[in-house]
Amino acid sequence: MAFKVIAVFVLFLAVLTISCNAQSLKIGFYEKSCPNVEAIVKETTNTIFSRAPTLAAPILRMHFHDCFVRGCDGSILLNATGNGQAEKNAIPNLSVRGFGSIDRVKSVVEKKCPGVVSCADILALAARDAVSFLNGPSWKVPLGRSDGRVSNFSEVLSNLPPPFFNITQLIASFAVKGLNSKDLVVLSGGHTIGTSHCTSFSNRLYNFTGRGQGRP
Ligand code: HEM
Ligand SMILES: *[C@@H]1O[C@H](CO)[C@@H](O)[C@H](O)[C@H]1NC(C)=O
Ligand SMILES: *[C@@H]1O[C@H](CO)[C@@H](O)[C@H](O)[C@H]1NC(C)=O
Ligand SMILES: *[C@@H]1O[C@H](CO)[C@@H](O)[C@H](O)[C@H]1NC(C)=O
Ligand SMILES: *[C@@H]1O[C@H](CO)[C@@H](O)[C@H](O)[C@H]1NC(C)=O
Ligand SMILES: CC(=O)N[C@H]1CO[C@H](CO)[C@@H](O)[C@@H]1O
Repeated sequence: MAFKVIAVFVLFLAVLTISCNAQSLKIGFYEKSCPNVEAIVKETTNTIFSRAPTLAAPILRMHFHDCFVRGCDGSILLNATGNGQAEKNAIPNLSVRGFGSIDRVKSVVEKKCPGVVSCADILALAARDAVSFLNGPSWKVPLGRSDGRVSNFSEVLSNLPPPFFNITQLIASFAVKGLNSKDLVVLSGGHTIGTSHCTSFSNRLYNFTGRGQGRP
């Protein structure tokens, strides 16, 4: 069951990837400029995940959080400058882990192909490799994303759906990103892996009445 869900979910992750980018992406975008990028990302992430398997799920989640705020532009990776607060400092990012892993993959890629591959593409590849590392399926990742330069703390809460949203609110939140209710169901299969804190769901778990409501 879990695998059926995740297999379909993978198809839609590709849709998510495409829908959040205005520029056209393509498979093999770095064929000439950095032909080994996919192998480098896979090898480096596999080394990281072999030592720290619990980092795989947070990397998938990081990709989702990146894509829902300003598109899949790597802006979640940016640090705050001056007294500004970056995306990663917002509440939903408190439990996002793995920033160091993406930095590490990027530095390995930089050694081979300096200034060629975007951080946003590296994150998209790492998320795919994280799922397949955990014996989930794999999928082709169209590449060619540009990195964003803006990371705005206050855009996170208005773009990322919180855990207490009901189904109507979740559908609306995905619709804003060009994703339909089937995409919502399928992408929720991402939760096949990883951990969550009890506060995010205990209310629904213990108070759930089965009458279609998000909360009592
Ligand atoms: C539909 C709206 C979504 C909501 C409301 C939501 C909410 C959450 C929450 C509350 C957590 C637990 C965070 C924590 O307690 O540390 C979580 C974890 C996670 N989410 Fe989502 N999520 C959504 C969609 C997605 C999507 C589309 C993906 C990827 C395809 C995804 C991937 C993950 C993963 C992999 C984890 C586990 C992270 C870890 O182990 O650290 N989520 N999500
Ligand atoms: C953000 O800050 C951390 C901690 O100081 C650092 O390790 C990391 O490289 C920085 N990331 C970026 C993208 O500047
Ligand atoms: C950040 O986003 C908020 C809300 O959309 C906006 O009011 C604010 O001007 C933005 N800040 C910067 C520095 O872009
Ligand atoms: C269930 O709902 C009741 C009444 O709203 C609340 O007091 C209680 O804390 C909830 N239980 C959980 C586990 O959230
Ligand atoms: C979902 O929440 C919104 C906002 O609180 C509310 O107006 C709506 O009736 C709720 N829908 C369902 C199906 O619970
Ligand atoms: C990984 C990371 O940057 N986490 C930050 C999230 O935001 C809080 C403040 O709201 C910071 O203390 C964390 O360092």
